Amino acid sequence: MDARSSRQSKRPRNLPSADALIPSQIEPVVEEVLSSTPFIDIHTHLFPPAFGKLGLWGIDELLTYHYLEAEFFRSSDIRPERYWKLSKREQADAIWQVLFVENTPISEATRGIIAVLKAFELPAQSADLEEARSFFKAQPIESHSQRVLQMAGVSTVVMTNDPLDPGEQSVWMNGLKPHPQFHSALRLDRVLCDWGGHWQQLVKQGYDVDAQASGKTTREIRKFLFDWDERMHPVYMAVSLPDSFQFPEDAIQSKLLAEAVIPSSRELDLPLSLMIGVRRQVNPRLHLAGDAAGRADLRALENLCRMFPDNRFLVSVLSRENQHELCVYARKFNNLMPFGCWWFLNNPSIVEEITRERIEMLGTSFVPQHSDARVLEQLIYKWQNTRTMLTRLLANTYRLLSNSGRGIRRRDIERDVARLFRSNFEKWTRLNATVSPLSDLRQKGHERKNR
Ligand code: RAT
Ligand code: ZN
Repeated sequence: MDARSSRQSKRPRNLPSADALIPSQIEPVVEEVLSSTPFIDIHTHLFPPAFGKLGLWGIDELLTYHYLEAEFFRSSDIRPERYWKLSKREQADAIWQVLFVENTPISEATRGIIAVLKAFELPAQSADLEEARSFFKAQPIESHSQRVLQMAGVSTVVMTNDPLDPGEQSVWMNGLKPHPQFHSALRLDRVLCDWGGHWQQLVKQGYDVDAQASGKTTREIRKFLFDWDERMHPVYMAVSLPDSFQFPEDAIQSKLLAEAVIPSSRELDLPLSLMIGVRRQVNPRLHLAGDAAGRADLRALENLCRMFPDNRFLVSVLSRENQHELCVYARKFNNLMPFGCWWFLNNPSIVEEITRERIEMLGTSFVPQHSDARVLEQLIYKWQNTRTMLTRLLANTYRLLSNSGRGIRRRDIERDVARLFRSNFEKWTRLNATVSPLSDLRQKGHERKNR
């Protein structure tokens, strides 16, 4: 066969397959698949109803979200000290008045409130919050939380559970029935970032530890982690770390990581989530709204991934400047899973930039987003925004691929979306064994859409 006829005989194989989408179908199909695939929200601060008052929901909690408080202090003359003395209801009224009545709610966090009000068909322009308040007051929390998850297109959320948090401790110690949709994450900030302030709490829980983390301390912390693993059944261990984080270094944090947390997470087969780059309390007057972001030295992460190849690290970095390096490291270490556009990055312009870069450098081997929701109904607008952004971004990616010569089929899109928003995480965690098959969940997603 000469070169020409061999080229000719290959040509049909290069034609798009019969079920390939035509260019104008790509975006609507991407939108449909994103909307009918139930996502796993891998990091939130939400709680199921059994946690009582720890679970935040409703209009007053939505308005006093710390993202909005930070914006409020920019547009109001109220001093923080006076604001903190107000009741929750008065704080919410003040924020509504300043950010929604006297100003147009165009920021990401304020727009989110409008989207939630619209989702429940509540007025978005009224002078006060009475109608919204009476709506939320009338909702029984069990069915309301089911409904919100359904509206947000989320099948599963991961909580943030600190075993040294006094409010949470009693709930866990009293024996808690696991919730099928709320999974726990064992958060270790108090242990790893402020050992000096918290080691005595471990002593109170019966562990033989000391202030210098000497003697039996690391062995006892491993015991503490195993005990809490049994109590919580977490899907991962987690810590948020400052921009100054270094590893290894001659410090208690490094010792606890290397000798207690990392070996335990390996033995328990749990990933360790590292959220790097927070600068806590640069303005303490603003309380939770007083934290900032800083660029970190990701060589610490490089060292962790290389020194502990049998550990899995879920990683989010808070500084925009660190995003590119994070992708590069993920290409070097397959025990590193980048996830989410965290906190100050969760704005459409930055999410788009970061997610496009991740797709270009990592294909579908990352987790694009988590909500970080603190108030239940935030799930609605945060996931709505993610789906809107991803529709554009993925459709464009598939158009590029299609122009390069590979037809795109609906089942390719379904596989990719499932990998990004479910199976990358499921495969790394115990969720693998506990969730229903995707086909069942997708069917429920279709039902949600068509309702
Ligand atoms: O996004 C937030 O609400 C932050 O306050 C933090 O909670 C951060 O996400 C964290 O988990 O430390
Ligand atoms: Zn968080």
